[in-house]
Formats: sequence, structure tokens, C-alpha cells
Amino acid sequence: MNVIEGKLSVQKGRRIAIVNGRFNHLVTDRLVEGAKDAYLRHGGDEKDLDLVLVPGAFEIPLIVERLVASAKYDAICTVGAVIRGSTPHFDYISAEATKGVASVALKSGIPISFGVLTVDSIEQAIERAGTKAGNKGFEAMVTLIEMLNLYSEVQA
Ligand code: INI
Repeated sequence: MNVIEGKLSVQKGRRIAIVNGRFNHLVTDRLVEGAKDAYLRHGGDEKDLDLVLVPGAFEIPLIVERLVASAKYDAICTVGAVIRGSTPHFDYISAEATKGVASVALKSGIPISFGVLTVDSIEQAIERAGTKAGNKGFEAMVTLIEMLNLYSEVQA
């Protein structure tokens, strides 16, 4: 059996963007740190990594679409935090961010990973941003690196 899977090392010259929805930045800053840490630990060069900030998770798909159109990046890692708390916005924003990123990703031709937290409480968000449940930004970047290498293995 031939197994085809992506390696976990960043190849030289690959350009990656992290898109961060700044809303709840105490949490999302930690997700960015996690994503950057994963990128560097897997052999990435900081000069090939860009951070793009948008106001909130709702805006993430909009800018991802433009970044794809710019053809400047080989892969895009999205991070953000939508926290239910007391906001009636939660269902709309989390659905738009999730559907929006998935929809752009399917059309883009490049790997795009989803590190946007959709959680019920600030405690759950903190748990996933570098405390007891790991760091979702780190995980999203590791996934992205694997998928980037897998895309190279499977030519369209
Ligand atoms: N944006 C988030 O990223 N997380 C949230 O929890 C959130 N809440 O709760 O409102 C949020 N709102 C802002 C939204 O993403 C847009 O920036 C805003 O609606 C303007 O388009």
C-alpha cells in the first residue's frame, strides 16, 4: 500500500499568513503566539511569515479571500475567538466565520486551516489558548504545514 501524507516540516521559501480576528485579543494573541511557535519549531523562517489582523472573526473570510487572490501566500492559518458569553451575536458570527473560511478554502487551491475558537465561556477559550487544553493556534499551524506538504505530493 502506498501511503501519501504530508511531512511536518516547512520547506524553504514557503510563504504563510496568519489571519487573526483581534476581538477577544487577550485570547487571540495567545493563539497567534502558538501558531508562530509551531511554524518556527517546524523549520519556518520568520521572514516568510506574515500576520494579518482583522477586527473580528466575521472579517476573517473576507480578508482570506483577498489574500488568496493576491497569490502571495502558499497557505493561510486563521485564528480567532468567538465566545458565547452574553452576546446574541455568537451564533451568527461563529457560523459566518466557519462557513466563510470553509467556502473560501474550497475554492482557493491552497491549504487554509481553521484555528478559530467557538466556545461558551472565556474559561473554555483560555483553556484552548495555551493552558490545559493546549493551544488551538499551534494545532492549526501544524495542520497547515502537513496539508501544505500534502498538496505538494498530490498535484492537481
Ligand atoms: N468577534 C469575534 O471575533 N468574537 C466574538 O466573540 C465577537 N462577539 O462576541 O461579538 C465578535 N464580534 C465582532 C465581529 O466579528 C465583527 O467584527 C463585527 O460584527 C463587525 O463586522
